[in-house]
Amino acid sequence: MAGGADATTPSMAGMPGMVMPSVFAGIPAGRESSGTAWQPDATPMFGHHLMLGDDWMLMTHYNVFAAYDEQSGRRGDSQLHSVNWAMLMAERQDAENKLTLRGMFSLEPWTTTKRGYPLLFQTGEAYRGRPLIDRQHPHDFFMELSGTYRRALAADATAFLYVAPSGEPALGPTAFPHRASAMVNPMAPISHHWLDSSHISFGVVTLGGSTGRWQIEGSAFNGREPDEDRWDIERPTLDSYAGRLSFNAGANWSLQVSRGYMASPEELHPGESQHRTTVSAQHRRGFAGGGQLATTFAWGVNRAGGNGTEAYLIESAWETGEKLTIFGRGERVQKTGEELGLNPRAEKFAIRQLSVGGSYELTPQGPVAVALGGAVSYSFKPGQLDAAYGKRPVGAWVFVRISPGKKM
Ligand SMILES: [Cu+2]
Repeated sequence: MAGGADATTPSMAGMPGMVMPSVFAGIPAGRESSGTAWQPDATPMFGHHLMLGDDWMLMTHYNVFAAYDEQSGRRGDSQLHSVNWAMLMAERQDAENKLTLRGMFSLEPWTTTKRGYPLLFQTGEAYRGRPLIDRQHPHDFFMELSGTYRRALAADATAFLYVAPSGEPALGPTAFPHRASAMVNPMAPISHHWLDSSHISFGVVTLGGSTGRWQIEGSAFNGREPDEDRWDIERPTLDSYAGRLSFNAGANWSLQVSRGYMASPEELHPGESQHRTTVSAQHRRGFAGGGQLATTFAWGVNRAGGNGTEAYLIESAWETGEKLTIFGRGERVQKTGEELGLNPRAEKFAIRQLSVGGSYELTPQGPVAVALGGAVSYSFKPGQLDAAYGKRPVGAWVFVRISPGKKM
């Protein structure tokens, strides 16, 4: 880690021998997560760092799964694939100004195919003019291209501007690929399109301000979900808006409430617009031996044309120490017959999905962490869906995960 006690070294609070987090006008570096979202201050961020000249700190971060995934029943499928992303970040700051440039990339259009990977009850986005059902769509190659300028107004107050041809508006909790409670889990939440699916929006401008533990922000953004050409940067429009209030209570809690309007989010239903409201709490608890327990609680509702559907999520990742990680997630999501490709189309089906898994790190001392893991998911749904999904829909995963090592 070049730069030593440089003000931009990452947060590794509570780890003996590690550099304490830098703070810019009341904002600890560990608080900043995907887009302009906040996470608990004490969240450690493991990555590789390098100083470029005296002013620029470069950081890379990545999360790569290679997995075999099998989902039961006639709507299920199996696939060998890779869920992945890598981030490059460049940052410079002085006492009053901080500039952050971020590029995040995913090869999923290639490694999970443009049809995405099998995941029972997952819905959202489209492929070849048909909705993706029981599959998680691939993330776009340009997951994020953004610049954030933050200016200190007082000792603990800032104003900021975030501009992104591809990025995340002020809506929802930290996006699941980037939050500590989900990063060790290869499965996407089936509540993704109720909470954080706007994390790849082609065109985002966010203005906001922070004071102490509070942040308020507003975005204008492109409400249309990415199309099936996953390699391009789509034409930005700012036809939608969102606002979010975040509050970091102590070092271990991050709370947010947000609301957004998305103009014509779905390419297959261009006449429909949507309102989304989300509330979430992210918690992190560190343990003496270096382990941590990260948990997210979230609730979201989508409303379109007077009709609403809701989602609840709770998920945890427990890194027990150097090697063993255990994770789990429980969700309850209302999906319509239309979303699931079933009749009656207007009916709301309550789907519950529970998943548990674990991984074991093979290289605990290395600069790159390689872990072997497995997971299972169980879905519970109304009996009416037996014909489509079978009585007990299950999914099973085995995977290898590659991420930055915790010892650097
Ligand atoms: Cu996503």
